[in-house]
Amino acid sequence: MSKTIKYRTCHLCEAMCGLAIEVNDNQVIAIEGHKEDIYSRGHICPKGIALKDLHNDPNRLKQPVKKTSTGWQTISWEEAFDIAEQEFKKIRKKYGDDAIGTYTGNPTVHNTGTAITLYDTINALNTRNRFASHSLDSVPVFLVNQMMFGHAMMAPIPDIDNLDYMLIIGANPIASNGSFMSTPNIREKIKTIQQKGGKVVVIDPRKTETANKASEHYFIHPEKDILLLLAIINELVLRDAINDSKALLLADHLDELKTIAKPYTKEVVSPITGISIEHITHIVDDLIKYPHSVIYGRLGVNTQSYGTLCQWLITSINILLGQLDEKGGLQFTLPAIDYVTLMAHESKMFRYSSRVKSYKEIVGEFPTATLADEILIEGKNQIRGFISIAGNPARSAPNSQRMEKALDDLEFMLAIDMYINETTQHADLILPPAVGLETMHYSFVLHMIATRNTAKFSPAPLSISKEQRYDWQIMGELQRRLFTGSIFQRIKSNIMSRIHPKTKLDLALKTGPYGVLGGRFLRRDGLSLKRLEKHTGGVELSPLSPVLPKRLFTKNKRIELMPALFVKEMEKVKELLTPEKEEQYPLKLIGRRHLRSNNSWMHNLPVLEGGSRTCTMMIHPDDADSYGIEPQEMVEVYSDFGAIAIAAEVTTNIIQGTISIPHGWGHHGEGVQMETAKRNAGVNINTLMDHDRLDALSYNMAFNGHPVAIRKL
Ligand SMILES: Nc1nc2c(c(=O)[nH]1)N[C@H]1C(S)=C(S)[C@@H](COP(=O)(O)OP(=O)(O)OC[C@H]3O[C@@H](n4cnc5c(=O)[nH]c(N)nc54)[C@H](O)[C@@H]3O)O[C@H]1N2
Ligand SMILES: Nc1nc2c(c(=O)[nH]1)N[C@H]1C(S)=C(S)[C@@H](COP(=O)(O)OP(=O)(O)OC[C@H]3O[C@@H](n4cnc5c(=O)[nH]c(N)nc54)[C@H](O)[C@@H]3O)O[C@H]1N2
Ligand code: SF4
Ligand SMILES: [Mo]
Repeated sequence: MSKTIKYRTCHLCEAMCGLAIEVNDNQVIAIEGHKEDIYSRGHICPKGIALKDLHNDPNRLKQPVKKTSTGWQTISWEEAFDIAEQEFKKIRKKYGDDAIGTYTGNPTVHNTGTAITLYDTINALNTRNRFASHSLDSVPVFLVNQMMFGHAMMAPIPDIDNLDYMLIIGANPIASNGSFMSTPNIREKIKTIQQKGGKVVVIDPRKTETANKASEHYFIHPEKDILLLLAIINELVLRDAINDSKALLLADHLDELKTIAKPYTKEVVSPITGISIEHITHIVDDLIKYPHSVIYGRLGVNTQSYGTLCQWLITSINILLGQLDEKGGLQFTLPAIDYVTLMAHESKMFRYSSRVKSYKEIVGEFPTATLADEILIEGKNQIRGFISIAGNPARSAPNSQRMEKALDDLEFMLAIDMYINETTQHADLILPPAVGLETMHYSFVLHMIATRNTAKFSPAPLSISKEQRYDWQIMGELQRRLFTGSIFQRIKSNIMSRIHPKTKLDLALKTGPYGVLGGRFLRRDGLSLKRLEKHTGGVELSPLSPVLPKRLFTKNKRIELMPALFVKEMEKVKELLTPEKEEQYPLKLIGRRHLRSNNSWMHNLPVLEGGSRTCTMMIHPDDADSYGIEPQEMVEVYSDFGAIAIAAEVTTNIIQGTISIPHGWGHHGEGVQMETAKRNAGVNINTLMDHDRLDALSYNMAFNGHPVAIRKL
């Protein structure tokens, strides 16, 4: 084989950057940004370059391993599938279908073959005990979309290329590259907004990488955003600044929303949020003044006790400002594979409850925070067999000690993962997929939440060896062996599991809104996989454009501004107005993401080591003084659930009373076989987390603002 350049979209985060990969003899020589990519125009971040290290990682498994009394033993795929079949069937026979639990992690969204196959495989198991990383992240957004627009996946996206004022509450897109806003090179986009005379303003307890580039930053105390949002509504009402836009005319119960916000004046909320009355006034002035002003909030407001309420009010304010479904405001996408329409019948919630804590399912999943309960607490339908697919709940879920104890308590655990890490070390069997540049890519999930309607397909730049299998092949085999249901369903499931994801993609593209067999384009220039493959940098489809009321999925084709469920929960918000007395755990803990890191799993790649990626505890100098803590000194951070020892980073970049520690660290475990990660193991913040600390509406984990205490070591 000779040296060639291959093009592939990077799948690591939501930005969908185009990569140009120099390949020689199935080896990566170099990775650069693809200059002709219509989306990223050559932009790339260090993680994209690290795909080379991922490919070459000596710790990456390529063949199945089973746990034996003398350690991990490599076995054939056939033997591995036989073991899995036998063990799971045994468990099912003994305890029933629900005794098999599943957890699907974040990369299942990013790996195309996995994303296409995943739900067929899980459905084949016929278990209600399904868990996913969504409940550590996004379920408040799903719930709000469902309640307001009638569909969990109908997510309005900031029209970042056309807006002129962006209020970012609880997101750090310069480090994360954005979320529910798939777009490359946010740093450049922020600069462009500013150069055009617009503003980007950040509300965050920490002065983040994004805050540093923003026009203004205001510190806020964790979990007090809901008050700020209510005060903004109140101000808009007082100033008669509610915009009679098309979206507002489609919305019900505006008067009730105005009334509910009434007690929360800027004077009342200012001392509690930590943002002065003048600053709140100034923010509202700008929201009204700029013609295309948008509020955007992600993990900071999602993974907290008021996650759903915050997302509800953020969406509502965007509607009040006249920005929903408008150019330069918040828009809905119409991607080439219209997942929203395809999945309309799946967008359901609250149909049944979890066994131990009676948490209701959301889009077919229970909250990951209760996964350990379902394994550890005895009773009918207790989870006894478990499949973890592309997830690391031992680091990503709260109360890690209990999570790991639960994984050890299982009768049989299977992991589909390429690493022996904090989670998979507890498995009896690991089935490792081909990953990274060995896989093809079309992100039908991210195109759905992108800031432009585009489409990109990339074949796999690298081939795999005879011993390797793709995720979709592994899942397909499990699906066939473990299917339970009627004979008709079995035949259908069997056939489906054998169809190559590429064929499924092609069909979805052809029958989608821009496809050769459907939609509004002339058939002869419609989309197909073959056509897409010719355009290595992707194709532009259509600008984001108004879709309401056509794409509303509510029964009455209207937007609900006051879902009853949310209104009830507002009672709890009143409690925020009385001062807190938290003497035992006086500090609030928040998280942090680094550009050179990706949740818990990219710490084994040497090229990403170092830089600003530090697993330290950020603390304000006044707080450090009060404990007598010097910069870099080791401190213990503790809660009722655990304790960690970590170096203090004393900085004015964090609000007083709050500390920040990144998640996804703590790779020191004896069983972990990731040499580079172990060398710089860091500590695991989720050791400290109370697994019952949830957003009461969506049951999303409330990581942010968790009460903790510290002591000098
Ligand atoms: N304290 C705290 N905790 C958090 C968060 C936080 O902000 N603070 N963030 C939360 C969020 S937003 C998320 S999304 C979750 C993430 O939670 P998880 O998804 O549980 O964890 P990841 O760290 O993403 O681990 C991904 C796993 O998938 C494997 N993997 C990677 N690529 C592939 C692939 O292509 N195929 C397969 N089969 N496996 C693959 C990796 O080796 C790794 O084991 O963490 C959550 N946890
Ligand atoms: N480099 C990198 N990129 C990633 C990831 C990664 O781990 N590394 N993870 C990916 C994943 S899975 C996700 S979900 C996205 C997340 O994308 P983002 O949501 O942009 O990521 P975070 O950095 O967690 O941003 C949350 C911000 O909220 C702030 N915050 C914490 N508590 C509060 C609060 O109570 N109120 C307010 N207003 N702010 C608060 C934090 O200080 C932080 O700056 O990033 C994705 N991209
Ligand atoms: S920003 Fe995201 S998509 Fe772009 S190169 Fe980095 S990890 Fe990949
Ligand atoms: Mo996430």
